Amino acid sequence: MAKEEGKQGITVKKSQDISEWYTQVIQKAEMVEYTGVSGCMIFRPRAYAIWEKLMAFFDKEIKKTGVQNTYFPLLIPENLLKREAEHVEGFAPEVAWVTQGGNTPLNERLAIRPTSETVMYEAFSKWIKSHRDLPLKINQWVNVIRWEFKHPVPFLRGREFLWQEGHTAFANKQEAEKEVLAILELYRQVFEENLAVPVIKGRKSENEKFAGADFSTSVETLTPSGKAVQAATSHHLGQRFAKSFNIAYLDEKGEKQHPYQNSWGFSTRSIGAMILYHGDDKGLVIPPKVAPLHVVIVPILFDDSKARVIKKAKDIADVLRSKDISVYVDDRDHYTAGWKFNEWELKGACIRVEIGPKDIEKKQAVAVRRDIGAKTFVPLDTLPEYLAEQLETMQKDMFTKAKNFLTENTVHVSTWTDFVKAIKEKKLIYAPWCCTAECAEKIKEKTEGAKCLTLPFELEHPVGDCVQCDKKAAAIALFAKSY
Ligand code: 87F
Repeated sequence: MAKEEGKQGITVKKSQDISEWYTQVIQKAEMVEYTGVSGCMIFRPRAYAIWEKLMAFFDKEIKKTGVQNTYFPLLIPENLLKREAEHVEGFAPEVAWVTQGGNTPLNERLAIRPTSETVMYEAFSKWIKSHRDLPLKINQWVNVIRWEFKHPVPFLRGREFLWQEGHTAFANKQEAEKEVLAILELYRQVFEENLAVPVIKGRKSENEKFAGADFSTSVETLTPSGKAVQAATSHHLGQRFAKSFNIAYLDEKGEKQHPYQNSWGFSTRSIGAMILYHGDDKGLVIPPKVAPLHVVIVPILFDDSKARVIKKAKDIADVLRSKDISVYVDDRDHYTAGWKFNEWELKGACIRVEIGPKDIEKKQAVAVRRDIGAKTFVPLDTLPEYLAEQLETMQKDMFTKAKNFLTENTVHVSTWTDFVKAIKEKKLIYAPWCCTAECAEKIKEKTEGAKCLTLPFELEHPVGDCVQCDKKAAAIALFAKSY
């Protein structure tokens, strides 16, 4: 009969120990499996399905703007990786290398791609010859490796992850800058409209920007663990890479010019932020737009009516599928209905539909939304419309709840005392800041790790002095500890 109930569920409350809760939820809900290599994990089908939904959304949007997908090699020769020295300098400790083929040492070490600027821009220098070759808009959906030394956290901080990296080149600087923000807006949509995770858009401070960029923009969020995550970044690279990789073209007048470039990316880290935001003591809660399963139908089985009830459940499922609602009829008879309820709550099916012989007599079913848990009796003839509508409402409600969490955990401070207090309380902090590297270092030291996440666009105009030192504030900055 049913498996032991105790082993099935999560044994710790999210509010008690969120990191233990997270570790249990991702394994018990079959999102990930660990491997022998620390920081490299298996994305099981339930997790990969979410990534597929995000890919489908973003891929469609970027293709509307003329971006094409490509594939560049995984291995990058050392001399190429180091061509634009400044951009790899800070990252060098995180590069993983291939040094042997079989037993033969290689003449030149090969980096396993940590990002693909170098290998792509070498090719761009062959492809961009005339102003007619611009704009060039390339993207790839690939894995990358960064040899992190901090403790890995599945999805949020790993050595291997999946991402998209977009790389574009324009004749016109304004056009390039416009794209940086257009892509940032798509990232907001990935997070807010698909994952129901609220984000804050901004521009990175000088010492937090990508070293290869003229300026970097990002979307950031604070997760319920009290740690912030950089959700995605979009950079304007100016002409720096074009100059070091000899990317040049002849303009209409026949004069040699360097294009303006951008690069932008978001990764499977997004899944981690979504899990942390929405999950509860029973397990995963997944917003319908990215959920691997919208509706699970659990037929209530008795020997004498079993066949009839399963048949009815399958008929309902067919109608739902025709309306683009993903559905699974859980007619496994070696589990009790109660066990199945727990399992689907753990795995985050959006809505559970229960139907038994008595319900069929009354021409109704029971529907239970995963995020609010309330039971509703629904007439069978309006069930498909009801479920479709509930999935939409659920998506909106989940975002509203997440946004309220973010608002409630955001503070505006102007004194150092309030800043320290807010960091202890794991808040997201807006504070006037001088934006200097020395001050960033001081803040990190004094708070054991807090940093400026971004300079939010909505609040670019500071007043008064820096929250930490006695210099004039240059911006209102967003601070928190982060992953
Ligand atoms: C690690 C090792 C070597 C980040 C690294 O943000 C190089 C790098 O260049 C590196 N870690 N970066 C910055 C990546 C910049 C940029 N690349 C394209 C993005 C978005 C996608």
